[in-house]
Amino acid sequence: AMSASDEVQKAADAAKTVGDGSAPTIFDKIVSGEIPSNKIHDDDLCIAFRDVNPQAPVHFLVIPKNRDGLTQLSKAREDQKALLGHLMYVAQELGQKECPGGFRIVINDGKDGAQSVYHLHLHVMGGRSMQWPPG
Ligand code: D5M
Repeated sequence: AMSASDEVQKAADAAKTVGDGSAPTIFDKIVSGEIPSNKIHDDDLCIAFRDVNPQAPVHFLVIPKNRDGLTQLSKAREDQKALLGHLMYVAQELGQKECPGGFRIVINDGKDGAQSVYHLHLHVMGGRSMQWPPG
């Protein structure tokens, strides 16, 4: 398994190579089916699938199917507010179903946010008592 510092290093490397965000991300390939995933939700606007490097007994990601400039949350446009709301709504629906005792939603943004994949994604984690503060 990857250590926490590996994850942070990977995030720093990813921030250097993000470019203009036009190159397909690994998550675009998951949306298209080119790369397999353990999918738990699929609708017109988004999918959810299990994280390959889970940080909790339940850990899945909710992503927009069409990245459309949303390499990261801080690139969001005004006309994407409804999409952002949809992603959060789906995240809590699945979160409640999988983690009746509660869950946590995280969005890592940019280098200091330890973002490693530049395709917006909501982490939903639960199935244990989460700690605060996060690292
Ligand atoms: O988190 C990016 C997350 O994406 C990290 O928790 C691993 C996960 N990941 C990376 N590749 C895959 C594939 N192929 N399937 C499922 N999950 C994946 P960040 O917030 O950018 O640091």
